[in-house]
Amino acid sequence: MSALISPSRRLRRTPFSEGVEAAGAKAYTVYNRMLLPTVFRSVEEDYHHLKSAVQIWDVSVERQVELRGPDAGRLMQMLTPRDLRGMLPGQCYYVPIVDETGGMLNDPVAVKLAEDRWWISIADSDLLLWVKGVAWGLRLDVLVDEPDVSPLAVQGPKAEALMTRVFGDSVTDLRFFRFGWFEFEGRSHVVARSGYSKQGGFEIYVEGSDAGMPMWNALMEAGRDLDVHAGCPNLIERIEGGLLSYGNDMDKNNTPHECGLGRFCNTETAIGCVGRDALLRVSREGPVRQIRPIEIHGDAVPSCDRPWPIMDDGEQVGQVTSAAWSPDFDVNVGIGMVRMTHWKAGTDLDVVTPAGVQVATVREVFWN
Ligand code: THG
Repeated sequence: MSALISPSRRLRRTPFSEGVEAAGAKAYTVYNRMLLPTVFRSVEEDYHHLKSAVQIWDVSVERQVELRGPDAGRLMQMLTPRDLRGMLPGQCYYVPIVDETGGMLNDPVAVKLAEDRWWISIADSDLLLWVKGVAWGLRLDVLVDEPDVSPLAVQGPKAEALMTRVFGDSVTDLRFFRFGWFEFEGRSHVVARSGYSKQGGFEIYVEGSDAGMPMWNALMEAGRDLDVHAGCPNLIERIEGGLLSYGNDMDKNNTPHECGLGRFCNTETAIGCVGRDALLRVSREGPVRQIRPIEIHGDAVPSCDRPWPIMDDGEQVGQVTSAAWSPDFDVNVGIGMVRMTHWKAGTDLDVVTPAGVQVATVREVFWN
């Protein structure tokens, strides 16, 4: 499948779409009913450029679910098994969100703006509906909605150099997963040291759609001599780095522990969290399958648009959910869910790709 996308009102444009189009986006995916570019020059060229220069990414699809009011903190803790008691305003936390069975509903970044004001920067599922349902069902004193806030990511080794030109030297003081407010053309925006790559960088939570193109243009102009280019989350780089993609690598049938997100769960102390009883059980016993880095030998694999069975001796023991050829590691990098009987590093398995069966090896760690 590679055809055109028909534009319509249901498929939302973003405050930066004009810039993305002018920069020559070649392909898009749909994420939270919004356009997300996936390719500018080619996935491989974008990859090399991301690892050597700096890119501006329209990640408006990371929609914000805002919680505002006296019960905002209580509601936030109900949504996640990660203990939020030590979290301070100015911090961001990667948080698994689970349903009553402990199944993953989303894996967003929580942004604590104030004790009574949070943003949940969501991955690709309709989290707003779940959060509104929980808040209404319990008659919580909190407003839940989607504000006019659109993240713009600045990613790559030269991100710091570019950001200081637009926001001043104090952006370099930001530590990983911390944010501050920074002025641009008379308005203040949240800027965090974060982003969906392992190359370092920032995310600007641009407030007000009208500020979108001015911000985009200012970054592009300020970075001309840094070889700044429009970019987007890169499939190869994010697999190498082990960054998970909700809907691809996991969904509501997986617990956070199966996703390797057990380190972001404190189920014992996350009192009041939905799914706590279910998760207490699995956190004690441990998962029976888990996400693993999978190195797939042989020719470059096609794109993984459906799970590829992982076989051993004619028996299915898992599935590959993301894969791509890595130019830097000269091998196919992959993410898969593997049964515990076969998840030990060094285990050789067969992956059934549309191009045929390819031998693969379970790795200890991702490619970073
Ligand atoms: N930034 C923001 N919102 C987002 C994403 C983002 N929403 C959608 C999607 N990405 C959510 N998923 C992730 C997945 C991984 C990370 C962030 C969001 C991530 N992980 C780091 C890692 O695994 O190395 C660090 C996690 C940590 O140590 O706390 O950054 O990218 N705003």
